[in-house]
Amino acid sequence: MTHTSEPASQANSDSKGNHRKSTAEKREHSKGGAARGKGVHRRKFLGGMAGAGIAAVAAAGGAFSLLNDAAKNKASAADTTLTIPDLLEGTTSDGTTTFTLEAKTGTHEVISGVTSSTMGYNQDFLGPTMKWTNGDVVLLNITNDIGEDTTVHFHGAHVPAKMDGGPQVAFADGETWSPTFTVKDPATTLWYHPHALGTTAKQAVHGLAGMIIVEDSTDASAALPSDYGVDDIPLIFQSLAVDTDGDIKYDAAGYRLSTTTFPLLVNGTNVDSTTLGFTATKTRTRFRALNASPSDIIVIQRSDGGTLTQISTDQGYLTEATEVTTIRLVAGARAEFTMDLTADATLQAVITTGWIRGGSGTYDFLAITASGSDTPDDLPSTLNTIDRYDTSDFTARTITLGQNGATMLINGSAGTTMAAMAMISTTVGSKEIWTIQNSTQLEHSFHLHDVPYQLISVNGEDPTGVQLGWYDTYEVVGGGSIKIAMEFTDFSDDTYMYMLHCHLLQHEDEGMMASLMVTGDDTSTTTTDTDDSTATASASASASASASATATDDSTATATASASATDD
Ligand SMILES: [Cu+2]
Repeated sequence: MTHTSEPASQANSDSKGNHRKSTAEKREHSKGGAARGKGVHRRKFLGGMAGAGIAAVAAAGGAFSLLNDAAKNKASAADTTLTIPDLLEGTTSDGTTTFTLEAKTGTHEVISGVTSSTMGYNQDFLGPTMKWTNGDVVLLNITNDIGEDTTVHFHGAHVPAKMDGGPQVAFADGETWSPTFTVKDPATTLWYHPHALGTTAKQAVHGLAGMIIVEDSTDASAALPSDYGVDDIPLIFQSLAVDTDGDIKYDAAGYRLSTTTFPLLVNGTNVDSTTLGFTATKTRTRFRALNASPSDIIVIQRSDGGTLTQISTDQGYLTEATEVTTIRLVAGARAEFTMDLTADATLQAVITTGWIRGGSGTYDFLAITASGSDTPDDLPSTLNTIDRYDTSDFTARTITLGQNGATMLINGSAGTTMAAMAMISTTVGSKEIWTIQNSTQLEHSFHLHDVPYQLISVNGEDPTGVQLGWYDTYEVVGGGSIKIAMEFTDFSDDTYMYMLHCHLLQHEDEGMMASLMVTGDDTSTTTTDTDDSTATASASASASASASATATDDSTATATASASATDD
């Protein structure tokens, strides 16, 4: 039994007594992977909190407090307000909206009272939320100040391969990368994070991750809550690994250390010992949940066993709002849901270890106070039209997820270098059905870049309910398989590749990644985009070709053939 019956109001005030668990006890649970059912472990660092009351006071801030110094302090408070990541304002000129990001290093309290060395975009830890609008042209100027190569991948975005932020477009410390493209995605929740070879887990767990909200002009979007930070609320979950000195771990040796514990953070705040508070000033509130953990699985549910109204999967609206009691997110996945809050409610996250060790247990992470007095209209009966693929004439492939010891494989190859990884070649316009076969007994999370996919079967069963939505990241259990179908639209390139990989970031870094080359048909072999943004992209890329030569290493030799990084 995973529900606790603690009501929201009590969760808020009862911060001192119950559920106190020592670090050692927690570690024991993690080892056994069985802390679920033991109730809520929320009181892990009471000692640290007592000493840190100091910091808590200053940080009382409102919903729009920054995710930097204030959040650092707030993490130490017994009960504190949910931090809303800053909204990054773009500047629009000549039809292009420009966003400026700097990947930088900093410090943050991942466990209460202990300072960790971290990374963030424009701040110490995590990054601001970007809003993109379908049909707009965006330009991102992203500067690398983390002291090593990085990339920025727009997870879930349908963009040209050379704008996708894959390993080929790694750029060096001190360089600025300036991708530009037309936003072709429908209203959905995407995110951005690093994707360089071998360093994705390390950089992401240190804090390089942020949310992207795509808006569109559909009736469904108009009918849904969209006031960021008021009734449209991001929830970025990170089940991390950290030792008692605050050193954030990402590899097997670090995860196995006896001093490593597995805290859960929501929007950058540790919720091991803290239930965050949120006051809903509107009756209907929309939540956008992102599992930004490297490997652990997160299930979101109400503490009272009631339902959530799921409206979106990874890649946009479901055909209709769907009542669910749980939302399961593997590493990298997103979902949106609404709640009509006529009474206080508490949200829980149930964490299951995804890798060799990891988090586990049930956390009361958000106590929602219902204070709205409005009466929202019924949700639209239809949110989206999803034409299910008839796959009878689709091209079939099998993608095998394998392992050789600690080396992870796709179709027998370890994708630790561009040269070594398996490459899937297709052409723009192709319609394909892939069987993702998990030949290991490990948990995997299958992510495809470029285009969304439909689930055709899951472990031999027909998809139902929310499985009928659009996905870019889906669970493949040990020994299991999924069949997915997709159509490669719009973009082709004969130099830059998309990626397909396990989104357990350690598996990705250990080789469970292949490339996807989408080339043109006979008449087109270069990147095709249908509007003026292509010209901008090509121009800025070639203008900086010489600058990019130092931004890549041997494993990304093809990237230097044309420009990916700029240092203007
Ligand atoms: Cu995996």
